[in-house]
Amino acid sequence: MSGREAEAQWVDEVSDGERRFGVLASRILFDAPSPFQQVTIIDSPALGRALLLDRLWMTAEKDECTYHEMIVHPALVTAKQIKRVLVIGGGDGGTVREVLRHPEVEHVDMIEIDELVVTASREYLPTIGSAWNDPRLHVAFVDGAKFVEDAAPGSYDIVLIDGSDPVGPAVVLFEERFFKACARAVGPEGVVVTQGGSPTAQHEEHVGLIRTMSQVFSHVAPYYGPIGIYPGGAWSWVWATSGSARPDQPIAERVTRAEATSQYYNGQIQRGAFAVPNMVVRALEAK
Ligand code: SPD
Repeated sequence: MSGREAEAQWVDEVSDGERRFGVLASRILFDAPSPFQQVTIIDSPALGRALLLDRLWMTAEKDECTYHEMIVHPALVTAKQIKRVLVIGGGDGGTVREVLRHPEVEHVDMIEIDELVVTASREYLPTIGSAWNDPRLHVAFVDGAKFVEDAAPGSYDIVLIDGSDPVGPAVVLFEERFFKACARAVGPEGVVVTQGGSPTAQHEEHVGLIRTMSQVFSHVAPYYGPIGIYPGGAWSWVWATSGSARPDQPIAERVTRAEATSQYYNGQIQRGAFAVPNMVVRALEAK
């Protein structure tokens, strides 16, 4: 892609060399390399403004609510305490926006490795990142995996991992060593949620992630929702704890409050989203 005022053109994620997931873009608003990846923001009739990193879809104005509500609320309605939250990645600002809707949250650290993602998103995607000025939010541009390793044990109630796909700088965010560090950072009653890939288009990575997290946490629960712009359309997150919280025991008052502003999430979604497809159940049962 080149030229900020380019004429309408198809912009595709070519995720595995064999499939394309694309939209017709009316304009390329931003397209520049950072030290980590190519950062691109387009405008399009179908998605509105949308962010790609290394030509992989990250978020889009008309499609972002499901992803951001689902990576946040299942953890925040189930953990015993939600005062201190760590978000790894999430440079478009959508995840912290949803976290900050919960009034019990007192402090959010957002650790994004790539400052250009935040700079470009703040300029071109203000409707997604609408909470940048919340005084509870603290943003730092450092390596998220290293930050978690160095975090004091039990210093957070929740860790949310809003990384990219398991390629490039995000690969470490799928490794056992990283989840062990997350488990230390949240302490015994904390909850960790990560984006878990497509159960269909990225089946092996998805199953591998659940297996890896199950080595670290005593209770691991994948959950699912539709994200039209991601490969396969069916997407997942993985909820994990070694404490007593459970996805089917949400705190009703928090669910009701999240429902008041959400476009996708509600109490029935909280119940239904944790139903695991048979193809995943069977793969996890197989040795
Ligand atoms: N296939 C894309 C997975 C991306 C997950 N993170 C998206 C960032 C949205 N805040």
